[in-house]
Amino acid sequence: MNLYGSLTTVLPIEDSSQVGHARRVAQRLAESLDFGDTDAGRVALAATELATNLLKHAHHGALHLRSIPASTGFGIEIIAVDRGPGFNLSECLTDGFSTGGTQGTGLGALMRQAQCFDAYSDSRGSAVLVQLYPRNVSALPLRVGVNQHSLADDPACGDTWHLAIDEHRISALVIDGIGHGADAQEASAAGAIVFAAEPFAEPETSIADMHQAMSGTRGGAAAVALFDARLKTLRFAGIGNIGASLLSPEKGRGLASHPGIVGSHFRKARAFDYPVEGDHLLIMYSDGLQSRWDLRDYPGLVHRHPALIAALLHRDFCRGRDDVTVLVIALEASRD
Ligand SMILES: [Mn+2]
Repeated sequence: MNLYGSLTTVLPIEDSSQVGHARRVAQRLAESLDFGDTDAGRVALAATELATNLLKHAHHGALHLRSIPASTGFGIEIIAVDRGPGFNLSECLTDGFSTGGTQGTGLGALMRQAQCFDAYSDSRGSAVLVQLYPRNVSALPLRVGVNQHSLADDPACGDTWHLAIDEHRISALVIDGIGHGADAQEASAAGAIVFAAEPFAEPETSIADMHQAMSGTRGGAAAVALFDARLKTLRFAGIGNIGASLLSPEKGRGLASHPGIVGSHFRKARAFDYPVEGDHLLIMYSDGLQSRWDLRDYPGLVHRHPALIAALLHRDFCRGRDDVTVLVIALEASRD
């Protein structure tokens, strides 16, 4: 199964007039993805409730809205991200608690409406996640989070990501085409097409094939991570500035890339093997994200949904000068 997704749409929520706009954008996205009226209504209600909750607790923030790949077709993910003082989640989930909006359904109702609900809150702010699917569509057997934004909301994004899963393997790609805009997008797309054709090839081979496909374009940085739950290993190969970390609840390690530009020049894309015993997180990111983050600064976050991790790293470490992609994948030992 090959997975890819859309750019994240950022809907600023700074006053109550933007709640209705967010609701309409979310509902239109649902309708375009073949959610029926009832399910599109659930999406609209979720957007309203998240935005209202955000205004109440943080005064301003943003909704991150995107389509997410599902068993068939797509679901919708909405993450409310803020830098407010944080809130007591269990209090907000109590039945009857209203966020004060006219809907008055509260986060508790939202949690029951959504197929997936998770939240993280600390003194730096909060992120609340919901994922909704049309009836008869279910979530993937994989916990993954992506936060991707182009510079200045350019419709062209020079970063791209791709995921493939089978019974016991996950293969992940991130490419950052040099610079940003349409030419960068052309470079990264040329690589992603080749990767998607044979996603479980050896990472070194994938990089070599992408190198050929990307020559004649601007080129870019690329990294491939191939997880095998039976072998309990992650094989990683990267060229250029794609950051990658393999984290367990106890410790983390960086995954090394080699210098060079895929599509132009590099010496060798030698792959490295990393043992993966027990549950781990794989985090891959383009250089639109600073690399000085440490997940241990967010107590408990390592256990939350990967989409929350991606959103919070973006909130706190986006450079704001480039396209940015954060891909977070739960590597589950029980996957086999
Ligand atoms: Mn970049």
